[in-house]
Amino acid sequence: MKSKQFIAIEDKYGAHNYHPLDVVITRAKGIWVWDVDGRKYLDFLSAYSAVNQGHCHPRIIKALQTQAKSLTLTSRAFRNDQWPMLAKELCQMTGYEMVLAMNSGAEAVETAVKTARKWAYQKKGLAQDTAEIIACANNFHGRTVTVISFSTEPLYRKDFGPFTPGFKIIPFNDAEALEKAITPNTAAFLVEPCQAEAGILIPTEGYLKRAKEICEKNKVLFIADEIQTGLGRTGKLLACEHEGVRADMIVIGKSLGGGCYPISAVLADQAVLGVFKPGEHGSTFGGNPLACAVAREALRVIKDEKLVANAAKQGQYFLGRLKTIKSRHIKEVRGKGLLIGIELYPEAGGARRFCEALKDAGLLCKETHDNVIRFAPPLIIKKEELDWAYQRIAGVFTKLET
Ligand code: IF1
Repeated sequence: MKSKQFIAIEDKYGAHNYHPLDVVITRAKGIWVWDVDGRKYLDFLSAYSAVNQGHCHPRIIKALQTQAKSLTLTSRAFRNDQWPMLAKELCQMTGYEMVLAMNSGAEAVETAVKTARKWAYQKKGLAQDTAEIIACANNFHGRTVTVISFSTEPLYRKDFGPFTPGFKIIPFNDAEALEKAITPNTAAFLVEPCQAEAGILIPTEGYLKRAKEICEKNKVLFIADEIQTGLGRTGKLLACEHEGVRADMIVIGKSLGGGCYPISAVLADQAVLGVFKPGEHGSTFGGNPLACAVAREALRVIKDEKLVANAAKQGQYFLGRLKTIKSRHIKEVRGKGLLIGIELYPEAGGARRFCEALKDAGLLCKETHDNVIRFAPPLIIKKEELDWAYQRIAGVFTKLET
């Protein structure tokens, strides 16, 4: 079957909750993907940073296959021999004392919210049902009802109410606003170290550090959503490290599963994650041995292949190259590590048509909102491959200049 036929079937039977580019991928290896018509593309999105280690990484696939043959699921009614090892390795790698595993990013964010609330009642002494959590305007933390309750994007909220109360919104990158918004009932401040969905917004140097200090002073938990920025994407293992900040709680997901199995996690110290007692929270698949075996190998690949350092080095190089593109359509090129955005002027006719043209040139990336082209290649990418991508990008800007 050809692309057109798959697209017709998907459009007929699949719910229309996405507007994908019309490329039907059937196979992938490393940074490359192939469509059903035999065309080859460079993946410049990495499934929104979930494929940081590259597609079908041989070591991760091997770990998946080996584990799948011996044990996939026990539920947490019983113990298994993979979860303890992942828990230990994750804690050692990130420097936190405890970890709680879930499946999707949104579930892990929900877990962080539940943890912060429980902590506020048990450790901060708040009266039941009074805890407040502060989040930032234009955040993206997932799609569940509670998580969209503190989204500010009408598209993600319309017709989905009623919403979960207990959230307050402040502008991103504004420490004063955080200080003003904190009340005696504030349990936590939840923030993405770089706002990806909002358009790859990198906060001013010092913002995260200042925000952390304000939280500490007021006994408020600082929660970093590192689901997209974490595990090397921005050139540090955790993006908070750019400012020397150690969050009280971090949320990770996406590439923790090496691009082949969903797993997410919340990490914190005993004083915070220790609030849970048996039965208070969980998930059938959370911490399952298949996910854990995959995640263990996914983490080892990040370490062994020095992907964090590569993201920092190649990101800096590529950002510099992108900044040399002369186009009347480009308002700003910005990024950290290999999380990069090109913001276009509204007159450019939208980022979507640039992504369509890039696809035709063999480069897959995705717009975010109307005017930002988002680049997030796998962290295994090399200089020559970035040069190849640069040629395509520069070519598209020349082509669409008029
Ligand atoms: C979609 C965006 C990216 C995330 C952060 C939590 C989650 C995500 C910082 C939830 C997920 C994804 C989900 C995907 C599109 C995508 C996305 F454009 F919507 F914003 F990556 F930039 N925190 N991001 O980025 O994790 O539950 O999906 O595992 O929802 O269409 P999830």
